[in-house]
Amino acid sequence: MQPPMTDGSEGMHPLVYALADCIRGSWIDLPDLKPLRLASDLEQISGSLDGERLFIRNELKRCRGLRKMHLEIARLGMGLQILHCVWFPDPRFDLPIFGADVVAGPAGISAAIVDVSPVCGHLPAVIESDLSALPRPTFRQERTLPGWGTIFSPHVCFIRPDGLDEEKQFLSVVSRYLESLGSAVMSASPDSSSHRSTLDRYEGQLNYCVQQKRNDKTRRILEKAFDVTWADRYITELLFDDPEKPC
Ligand code: BLA
Repeated sequence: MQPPMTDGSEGMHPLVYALADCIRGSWIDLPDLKPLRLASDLEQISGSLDGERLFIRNELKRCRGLRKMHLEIARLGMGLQILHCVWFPDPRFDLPIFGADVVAGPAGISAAIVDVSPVCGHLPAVIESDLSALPRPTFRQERTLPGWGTIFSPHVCFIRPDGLDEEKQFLSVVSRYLESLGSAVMSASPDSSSHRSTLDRYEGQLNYCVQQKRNDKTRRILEKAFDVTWADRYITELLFDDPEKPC
């Protein structure tokens, strides 16, 4: 089916399109799935830079166990297309953070990263055993994590996909990570808000956000496309907002 012409999806890189589809297909069956309110000026953002059209589309959901699931697809000038996705857990649940980021430029995809990241030193046992059992594809161009990347698990996959076969393999890694997290969400039950583990997971999530905010590449692109104040608000209120403190 042809994608509609008005949502910015025309001309989207096929991996970005396929990943967005995979992510939407993964949250659909989660328990008590609900849309999460988003400031109306942040839902669809369009503008132009040096004659190029800028476009950001944000989708936000929540469910039992996850306080916020965010999928963003952006085109930000210089032919850049970005897929950004983070699923933030409700700290009362023993669940990790899912994150994925794909950056496509005119020469193809330069960065594709996916991880299920722990918030208290290690992944929940069931997820650890799922991910350890997965065959780990070898990619021809593995990329080195930046200094702030200590938040990621040993299962992080950070590559520059080399060809269509590797793009498909990356998509399959994302899909399996989401499958494992999805079944953990289905069976998780909450601790109380004042439980020591809840507080530890809250602190862990704060640290994840602090570290992600150190990614200058994200900030620089947003500052260039919009402005410094807007970029700062976007990063702190939407991309990596702090979880509410459990009481
Ligand atoms: C890298 N992120 C990048 C790059 C750009 C962006 C332009 C450089 C690409 C490259 O090195 O080839 C830009 N990413 C954005 C923008 C948004 C975005 C503008 O999400 C949002 C509007 N980043 C995340 C998440 C992860 C992540 C959730 O947002 C991981 C789960 C990782 N992005 C990430 C990493 C790099 C990156 C590790 C490489 C940073 C580096 O090499 O210094």
